[in-house]
Amino acid sequence: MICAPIAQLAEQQTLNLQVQGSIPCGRTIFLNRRKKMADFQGIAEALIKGQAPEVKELIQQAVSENSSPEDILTKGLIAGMSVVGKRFKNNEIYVPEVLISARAMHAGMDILKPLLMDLGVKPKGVVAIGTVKGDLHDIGKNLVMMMIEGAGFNVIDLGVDVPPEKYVQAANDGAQIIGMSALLTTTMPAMKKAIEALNDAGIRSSVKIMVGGAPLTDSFADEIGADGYAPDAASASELAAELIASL
Ligand code: B12
Repeated sequence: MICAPIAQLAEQQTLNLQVQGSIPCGRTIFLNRRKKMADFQGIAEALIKGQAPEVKELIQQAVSENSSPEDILTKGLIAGMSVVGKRFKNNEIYVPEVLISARAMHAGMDILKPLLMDLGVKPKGVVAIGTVKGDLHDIGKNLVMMMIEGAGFNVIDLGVDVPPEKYVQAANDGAQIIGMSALLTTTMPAMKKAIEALNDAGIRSSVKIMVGGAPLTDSFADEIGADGYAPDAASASELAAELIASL
């Protein structure tokens, strides 16, 4: 006599079983209990497509299945965001798509942040970014922020039209990397002034400085004494990882 098909039993116990068959009554069987796998790839794919509600739902599901928030962050959100960064760098997608993916990432982070904090998971580093004094362009800066956040850093937005003192304050408050953005040739010199202010405050050597913005070049970054320049958001997150490793 057949008591229950194995597939049905597996479903009742939320097990992932490859086997098929039936259990004869009165027989004890030992099922290979395997925990239901969280859909990290699904989270990454939903993020790449910019589907914020799906990202939230899949993360909530993964959390309820006891996946570690760190795994959800690295194997889901960060994995997805790194694909977005690469596609943006290769001109396969453009600013609007990146912004939509970033929104999905933020939706996911809203769920994960408190859990990560409870676990005491440390971010890769603290990065404070602002557009320099006199400059109001922030689209590029925001993209850089999102990509760096997506790479696992704690990112502080200093806003636009940022005076040198504010960068100094951010460094005093614990930022390990200071990021500066400038889109106008007329505001590029403000980066040098901010670096001088960090020097004058005696904290230049305790932070790394990265700069970016359409009119900038590597040689300009060298000239003003920055530690690095990146031409786009994906390279900026790679640069942040390099700089933090060199601190
Ligand atoms: C959008 C825009 C505006 C918007 C800004 C809105 C906003 N919230 O940002 C508004 C209308 C406000 C504006 C105003 C002005 N603008 Co404007 N603007 C632009 C425009 C069209 C796009 C800039 C942009 O967002 N690009 C898209 C982003 C994704 O690229 P991105 O900023 O370069 O950022 C990427 C990289 O550079 C890098 N990056 C950026 N920041 C950082 C930081 C770090 C740390 C790192 C590592 C990397 C990094 O990564 C980013 C992502 O990949 C450009 C023209 C252009 N096509 O670039 C003109 C442009 C920048 N503007 C220009 C000018 C002249 C002005 C005004 C002076 C116009 C005026 N007469 O009023 C004002 C200045 C206002 C001010 N004080 O800042 C000129 C600058 C010329 C020059 N060489 O100096 C440009 C080039 C237009 C032109 N061809 O003349 N502008």
